[in-house]
Amino acid sequence: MLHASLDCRGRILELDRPRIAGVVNITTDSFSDGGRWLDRDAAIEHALRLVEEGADLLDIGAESTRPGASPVAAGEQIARVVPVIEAVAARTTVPISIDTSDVEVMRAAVAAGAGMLNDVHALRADGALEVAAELGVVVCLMHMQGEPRTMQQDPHYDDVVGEVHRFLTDRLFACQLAGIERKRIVVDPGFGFGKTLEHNLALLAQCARFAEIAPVLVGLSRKSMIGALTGREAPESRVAGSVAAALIAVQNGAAIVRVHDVAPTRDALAVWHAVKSQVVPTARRTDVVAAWDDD
Ligand code: HH2
Repeated sequence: MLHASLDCRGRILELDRPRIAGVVNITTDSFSDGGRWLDRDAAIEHALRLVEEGADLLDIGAESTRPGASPVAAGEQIARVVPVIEAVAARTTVPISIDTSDVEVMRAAVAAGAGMLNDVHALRADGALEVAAELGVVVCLMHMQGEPRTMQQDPHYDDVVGEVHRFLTDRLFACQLAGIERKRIVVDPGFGFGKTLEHNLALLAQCARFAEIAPVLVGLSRKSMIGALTGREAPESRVAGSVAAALIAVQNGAAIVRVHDVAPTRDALAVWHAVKSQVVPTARRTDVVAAWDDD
C-alpha cells in the first residue's frame, strides 16, 4: 500500500514511518515548559536542537491551552512566533506547524514559513476554514470538549471513542466543503482536552479507529494522564511514561507524535520501527534456536 505524505507548502513529511513533531512553546505559562523559550534566541536554539535530536516536524506556538492559562492576543502571538519561524525555516528543511486557533496568526505564520496549521479548535473560529483553504496548507483538526479554561471540570461522554470519531469526521467534511483537500488533513483525538483519565485511556487503546479517517497526530507528552499513571508530579519527570504512551499510540496506528522530549522518543521509535519492518524467515529463526542448542 502506498503511504501518505503531507505537503506542508513544499516541505514534505513522508508518513512511511511514525514521525515526531517537536514542541516549541514560546509562552510564559505552558504546563511543562512555560517561560523557558520565551526569549527569541532561546526558542530558535531550542527548535534547532529538536531537529538535531530527530524531530521531523516542529510545532511552534505562543499561547498555552492548559486549564486556566491566560489568552494571548493575536498581535503578541505574531510577535513571538514570526521571527522564530523565519529563522528556523531559513536554517532547517523540516516542515513547520503553527499551533494556534487565531486566523491572523495563521496567516502571519504561513507567510513566515509555516506549512501546517495545528488548531486545538479544529478550525471552528470564524473564517478559519476559509483561511486554511486559501493558504493551501496541511491542517491538524483536534477534538476538544468545552473550552480550555473549564474543559477539565466535568467532562462527560456516553461513548468517548464514538463521539470523538463523529466530531472529527464532521470537521473533516466541513474542511472538504470549504475546499481543503482530504490529503491535507490530519486528525487528533485531543488527549487531555475535556477528558478524564479513563477517557484518555480508551482513546489511546482505540487510536486505530481515528486512523480510518485521516493520518493521526497524538499529543500525550508529559500530560497529567502520564502523571496520574506514574505518580510523577513534575511534568519533566514524565519522560519515560510519555515515551511508552507514544509507542502505544504508534502501535495503534498514530502517524505523528507531538513531543517535548525528542531524543528518547526517537530512540524508542527506532527500535519499534526496526522490529516492525523486519521479515524474519522461518529458517533463520530455527538456526537461532539450533545455535542456542549447541552451546
Ligand atoms: N496539546 C497541547 C497543545 N497543542 N495540539 C495538538 N494537535 N494536540 C495536542 O495534544 C496538543 C496540542 C498541550 O501541550 P503543550 O503545548 O506542551 O502545553 P500548553 O498548551 O500548556 O502550551
